[in-house]
Amino acid sequence: MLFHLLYPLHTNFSALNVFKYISFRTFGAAITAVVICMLAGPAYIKLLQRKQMGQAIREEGPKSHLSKKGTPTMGGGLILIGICVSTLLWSDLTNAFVWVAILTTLAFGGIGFLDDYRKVIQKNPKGLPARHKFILQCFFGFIAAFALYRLSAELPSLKFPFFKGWSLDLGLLYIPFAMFVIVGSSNAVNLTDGLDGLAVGPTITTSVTFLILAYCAGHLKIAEYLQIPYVAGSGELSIFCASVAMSCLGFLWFNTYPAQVFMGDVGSLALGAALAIVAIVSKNEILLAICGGIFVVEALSVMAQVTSFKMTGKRVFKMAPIHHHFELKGWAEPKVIVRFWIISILLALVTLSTLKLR
Ligand code: 57M
Repeated sequence: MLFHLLYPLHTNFSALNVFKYISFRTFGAAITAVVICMLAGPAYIKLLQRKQMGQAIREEGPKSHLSKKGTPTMGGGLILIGICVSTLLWSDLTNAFVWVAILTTLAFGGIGFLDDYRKVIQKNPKGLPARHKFILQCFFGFIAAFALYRLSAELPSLKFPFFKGWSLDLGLLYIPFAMFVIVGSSNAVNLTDGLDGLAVGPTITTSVTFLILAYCAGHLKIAEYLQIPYVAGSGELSIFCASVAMSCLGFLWFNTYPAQVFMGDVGSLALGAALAIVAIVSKNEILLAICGGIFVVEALSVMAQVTSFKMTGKRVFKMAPIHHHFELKGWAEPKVIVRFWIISILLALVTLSTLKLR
């Protein structure tokens, strides 16, 4: 919005020319997002407390979690406000990728809201039935995938990190593939969100990494130099990534151990979908699995545990998702969290190194 309001005035005030640059607007969005979340956080948490949006804790989980009973949840609403306000303020609103990113994030946030609402307000411990949740995720994932397919000629081909010459043209099959990436990413972040700040940390590292990747993919000269696919208009998603990263950073102020608030499904489902959209647009779907390796391992640990338990009656881990396994091994919660963050930062560095390696 600021871009549309202020940039046209640059002919009279040359300083406003700066609004043309994605880099400047990315910094603007980053600062706006973190300020919104940090300033509005205390009032938002008070509101959740007043509405008695306290988390119920499952008895069968690690005993250390019982003391978390009543911690306000649905803090993801604050993250969504930060993302939407700063993206709408600083990005070029004629860019269709920006709208797909915002609307998909909100749609998945909406699904999470329904689940949280049932659990927290209607006191239904099961929340939204898993089947309904999955159908809604596939529905919105399909719409987003279809919209992206129509928006970019480059999109249907799958690119491979380390092998820059390789390309797999999926044609129409790209739509179910992209839908799978969106739904999978959304659920993986959701499973990771089980310790204070555990999901938020890797979301910050992944969105900062994708900020750089989207910027490179949207810049013709940089894309040519790095021999990565050029996707016209994808650079504008750097602003969206900055909003995601810094809204999460502002939220982490309150979600860090011991958490004053949890994000709820309204936050975790939305953040996973947001990361997937940027990965798809910037042609880095495979890199999302590397950079978001923590999310992938958390999801795989659940699959391995459930499969093994159903087939053999034995567990692979002391408890799934894998963060509970380390807790039950005796690691203090902050130790698990910070070690997962460290791995996430390492994975981000590996991901960025693929820009030069092949
Ligand atoms: C949601 N949610 C947390 C909070 C957060 C199939 C099965 C493995 C699914 C899985 C599951 O339900 N995962 C998704 C994980 C919950 O947090 C709420 O949910 C939101 C995210 N969706 O924002 O609102 C609890 O997580 C803790 N928490 C924090 N800090 C945070 O910042 O401490 C969350 C955020 C909170 C709080 O305790 O109450 C959750 O874990 O429920 N199920 C599980 O994860 C369960 N695992 C399990 O049953 N494993 C089985 C196998 C066979 C599937 C096994 O290993 O035997 C665990 N869930 C819980 N306790 N609560 C079991 C232990």
